Amino acid sequence: MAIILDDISRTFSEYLLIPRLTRKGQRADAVNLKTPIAAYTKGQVSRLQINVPIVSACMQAVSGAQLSISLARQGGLSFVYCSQPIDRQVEMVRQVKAHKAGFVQSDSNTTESTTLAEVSELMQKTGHSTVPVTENGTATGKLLGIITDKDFWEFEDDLSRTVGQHMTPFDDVIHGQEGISLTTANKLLHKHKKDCLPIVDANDCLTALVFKKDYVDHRRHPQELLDESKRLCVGAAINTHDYQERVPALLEAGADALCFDSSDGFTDYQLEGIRWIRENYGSKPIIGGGNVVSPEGFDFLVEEGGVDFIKVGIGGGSICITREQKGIGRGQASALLDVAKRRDAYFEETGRYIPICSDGGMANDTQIVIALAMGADFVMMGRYFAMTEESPTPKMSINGQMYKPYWGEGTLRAQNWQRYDDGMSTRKMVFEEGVDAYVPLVGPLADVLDTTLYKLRSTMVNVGSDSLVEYRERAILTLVSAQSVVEGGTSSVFQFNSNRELKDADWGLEN
Ligand code: MZP
Repeated sequence: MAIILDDISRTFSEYLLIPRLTRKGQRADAVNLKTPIAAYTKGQVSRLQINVPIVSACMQAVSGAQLSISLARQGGLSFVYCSQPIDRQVEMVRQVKAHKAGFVQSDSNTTESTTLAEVSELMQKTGHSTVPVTENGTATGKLLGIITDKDFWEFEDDLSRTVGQHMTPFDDVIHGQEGISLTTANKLLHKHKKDCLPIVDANDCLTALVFKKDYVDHRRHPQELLDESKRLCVGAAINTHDYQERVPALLEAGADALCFDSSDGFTDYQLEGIRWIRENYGSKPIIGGGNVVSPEGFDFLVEEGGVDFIKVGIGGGSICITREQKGIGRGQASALLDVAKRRDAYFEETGRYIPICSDGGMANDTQIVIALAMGADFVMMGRYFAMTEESPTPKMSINGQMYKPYWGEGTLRAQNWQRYDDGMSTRKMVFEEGVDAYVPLVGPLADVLDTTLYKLRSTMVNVGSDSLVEYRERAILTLVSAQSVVEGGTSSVFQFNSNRELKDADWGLEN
């Protein structure tokens, strides 16, 4: 006979946090939200920590290049979806890695003999106003000079003249020598009041460019998640079918973390995939496994496979109908609590800490706060990001409201059969496990995330914690009755319709 678990499958909205002592001096803006992505041994630091505990889902309607850039700039990490050809996914990863770096390879280059008309067209096409002039016109050729949009006037100068006649020649170009630090490069930019600093090697060949705007950008985004070369970090999803081709290409493109994208990761297929990566690339690549909803699934992927992090959640996603279609899954709170308990015990037993990610089903900011209190090191969300300006889908007006399409990876539209395949390589979907829907447009990612994180920090202070580890350790949760959920809303007050038009009087402007 089947085993019946004692507990009821519970969700986040059934719990509330009990406040603990807030110590003098604890402030929401001083809370540290850094959290590990990669497994680590007691006393060591994880080889990848994200600055805010939020990652975006491996989904077509969510993690494209633009969203990945925006999220990394806020300190989080995206997992670019794998339900697309390898070269397209690689291109997205490359775009994120190239987005902003201390030292960037020059994308737009020209030669001395190029005409002003041609270089003007290049500037318009690329949006780059500074173009290095090299002997062979490549990004690594001998640097002969620099031409900018200030060196000629499109409507005044004779555009048949050559770049060589208008450029600043190499001898007059303020440049840096290969090997200088980014700080020194920025100091040179500052000292000479320049916007761009070319870096050359011992043979005067161009190796990189350093931009003032990147420095300014970095100062404005102190939480940015950067790799050792100051490039934005990005994750990439993989599947159990083509990892032998996909993984090498993604690692080559600079993906900082990989994550198996599977609705049920407690399989031999995923284990084989993890082992293949470890055998071929050793312990360096950061690999996420899952999804699982039980300690048994955790042990399987961690002990047998050696994954870095575990994703928890089956059937809770906002667009997911797996529980209805197949009768598998588990309430997200129960699954998370159970796996977190096993993670902690495993840490006690082995000294190895395996971060866990609560994936899907967070319907509001409160549930993110509860998931992190319950033991998640970070959360993965789809709907939340699909609603932002930066998600890869077009916005559209429906009945006067702006929406964006959002669809599950288990829909016919996504055609992500690898995520749901039973290992038999059927290469077709027999039934859907997700829905095709719309979500309201909420605005730029940075604005939305800022509010969410402020709420999280504020709750952490209520619980008397300065870090996520302390938060988990101090958190005391209580189950709520249906009646106390009602009590949690407003009661016996009259509220105006929040959609009404604001009048001058509302702002105190009348009279
Ligand atoms: P949510 O944040 O929209 O609630 O959930 C996003 C998560 O749902 C994803 O990270 C993934 O684990 C899961 N997902 C994606 N597609 C489907 C589906 O089509 C799905 N069923 O369940």
